[in-house]
Order: sequence, then C-alpha cells, then structure tokens
Amino acid sequence: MPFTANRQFKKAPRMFVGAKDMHYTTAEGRQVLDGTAGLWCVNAGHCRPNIVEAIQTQAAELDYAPAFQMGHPKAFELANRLVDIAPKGLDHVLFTNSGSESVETALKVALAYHRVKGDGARSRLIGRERAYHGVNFGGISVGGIVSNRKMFGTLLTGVDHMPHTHNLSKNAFSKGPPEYGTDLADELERIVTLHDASTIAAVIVEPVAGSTGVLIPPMGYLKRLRDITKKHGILLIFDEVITGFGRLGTPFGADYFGVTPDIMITAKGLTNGTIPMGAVLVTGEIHDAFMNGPEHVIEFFHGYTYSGNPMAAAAGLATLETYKDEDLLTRGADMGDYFGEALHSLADCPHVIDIRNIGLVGAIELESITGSPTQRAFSAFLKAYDAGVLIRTTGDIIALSPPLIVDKSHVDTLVDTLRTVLKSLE
Ligand code: PXG
Repeated sequence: MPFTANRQFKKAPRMFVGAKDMHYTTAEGRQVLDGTAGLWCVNAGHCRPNIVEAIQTQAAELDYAPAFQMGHPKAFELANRLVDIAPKGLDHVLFTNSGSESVETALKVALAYHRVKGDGARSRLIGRERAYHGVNFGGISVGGIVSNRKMFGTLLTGVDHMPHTHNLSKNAFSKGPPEYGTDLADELERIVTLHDASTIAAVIVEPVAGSTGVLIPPMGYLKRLRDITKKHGILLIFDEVITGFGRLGTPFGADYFGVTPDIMITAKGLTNGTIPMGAVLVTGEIHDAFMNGPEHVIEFFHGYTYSGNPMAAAAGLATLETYKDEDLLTRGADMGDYFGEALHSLADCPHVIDIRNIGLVGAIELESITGSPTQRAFSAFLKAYDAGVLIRTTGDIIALSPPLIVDKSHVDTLVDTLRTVLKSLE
C-alpha cells in the first residue's frame, strides 16, 4: 500500500466502501466526515451526479483515443476551460495522469525551453527543503523530504534547495500568511550567486507546502521569488497540485498571492479525484519557443499513453462545470474565515504548539512524544477515525482540507471531534 504502515493496516484495516458529498461509508456501515477531501482532491465532494454521469456516458461513447498523433475534442475543450480559469498568460496545456507526472513534465519543459532558446547551459533546478513534488525521480530530487529521498541513490544532479519557511518560534498561531520570513526568499539570490544565473533553468515551489504539514509562505515571499527569478531569466514553477482549484479560496494559489509563475502544475482537483489526471500549464512564450523547425517533426519529445484520456477529460469538464455552477473556486474565501476561527479555538488543547490556516486548509501541530515522533498525531488520526472524522497527519502535524462544499455544521463537527480527540491524547 502507498505511504501506509502495511503491517499495522492489515491487522486492523480501515476500508471505505461508499461516499456521498461530505461523507464516506466504512465497511462496517459507519459514516465518516471527510476532513481531507480524500487526499486533497475531492474538492466538489463525493459522487457528484454530473461528474458520475459524464464518466458513465464517456465510457460508453469513446473509451480511448490514441494520444500520439491523434486527438479527441474533449481534451482540447478541457484545455480551453482550464486556460479560462487559470491566471492570465498561462494559456497552453499538457495533460498527464498525476501530480508526480505533472512535476516531471514541468521540469522537462523548463530544461527543454532553455535549450530550444539556445540557452542549454541552464540545466540546474532549484527546489526547497520540506517540499513535496511527488515521488518520481525529478520530483524527489527537487523535493525536500528526507525519507522520500534517502533510499534512492544520488537522484538528479545539478539540484539545489532553498530553505523552508516554517518558523514556529516567530510565527506560531498565525492566521493566514505569517509575518516573519519574507527575507528567506533572498536565499535564492545566494544560490544564484553560487552557481551563476546562466546555469539555472527553474525554481519550483508549492505556493503553500501541503503534505509536509501546511507551511504557509511569509507575506511577500512568493512575490520576491518572482522578482528574483524574473531578474535572472529563471523560470518560476508553481506546483499547485494541492493549492489549485479553489483550495485557498481563489481558483489557484497564484491568484491568492498575486504572483503568476511561468509554469503551473496541477492534478488532484482537476477531476475531483475521480479519474487520474494532471495538467501542466505554460505561457504562450514557452509554447511558442518550441514551435519551430519543419512542421512534420515532433516539437517536444514527451507524453503518456493516457495524456488527455477521454474518460479523464470528460471527468475534468464535468468537474470544472460543477466548480463554476456552485462557485466552489472562491467559496473557500468566506468559509475559510469560519473554518480558520473554529480551528484556532483549539489553541488551548493539550500538546498543541501551533495552529495555522489559509483558505480551506489548516494544520494543528502537536508536540512530539520524546523519542517517538509521529506517534501522537497518528494516534489522533486513529481516534478521529473511530469518532467519525477523517483527518491526515504528517509527522506530528494534523492537516485538514475538507471538500469545498463544507458548511458550518461540518466545520463544527470536525472541530468538536478534534477537541475531544486532542484532550484524550497521551
Ligand atoms: N505535488 C504536490 C504539491 C503534491 O501535494 C504531488 C505533487 C504528487 O501527486 P500524485 O498525484 O503523483 O500523488 C502531490 C501529492 C498528503 C498527500 O496527505 C499529499 C499528496 C499525495 C498524497 C497524500 O499530504 N500530494
């Protein structure tokens, strides 16, 4: 099983057999409130009729069309609908089947872009500590999670990392972006000075680091990264696998922070978690740089058997329509305020050393049990599940990211359950 304590799970399996809107049904027939939108992907809630129907209809109409040298209309339609909601300037799309593949695709686009422009010496990639960019080789190379990297050899060469921005001593219990740490963006200048800008292809960051525990960037930090990258001709890549599709109360993290990257990585919420799909959006300038040479020659040697798969495209179209019909891409702004306040009411619970929130994402950081990191939060996860609420934990951090259809009564249930759970922890 992926990222699971296999032996523990198999001794006491936790199985879901059904889902509807905000709830899962367990194999035992219990209802469990989804506090995590599956794995940050079911933004419109579960088994939404329009999405279900679109997938069923597509399965019967056109199951598969070759992705290479052939096409089908829904992939183009979905690309256009994505561009409609994306930050201005990101107007071309490459489809993938996951966040990890989107990351690899984005990194390859960045390297190839400089090369087709005659600037092939720009081959270095800059990531960040505590970043999660999926599990493939490029992603773990620019990523910054030690346990995801240390078993797998030397990874990509020519990669450097900026420091992460998490600082409990200065920023604990911040609401929204914390005040301290904007200057950490200047570490990029130091890295540029070390390697020389002419060797650096791209910088990749999550606008808000999700899976390492909701690390919210300091005010002005991303703007400064944008300024530095622009100044040095370095591409800025936003990995919006989690922050995309309304999670922060804006369509994308780029909108929330008012910073537009050159390349934007998405997945998860693109199809509401139903059919695996990711998308990488690039600027017209990047796209156009590849459009030279004889017309019968492939411009970019990359792609997957299932790129733009008809079932996934149909699911994506129905998902974006649902987001639009229900204003879900901006619903997190108002609901996020209620959610954030409710979450911060847990500040006086035992073991809590930080609570942070942005849009419909929140985290509760717990003090680790000495000599046994992760145990306290994992215990909270199991207790919450028994009490009918699904949360995620990473290290000793509880992460929350309910579907964007969440209402106040769900937030109340989530927070009340967590209060009881936190008070019962050793
Ligand atoms: N980038 C980011 C920012 C992600 O969060 C990926 C890439 C990889 O996506 P795929 O589709 O290849 O898994 C992710 C995935 C968690 C959790 O609970 C987070 C992810 C996946 C599973 C669990 O924090 N993020």
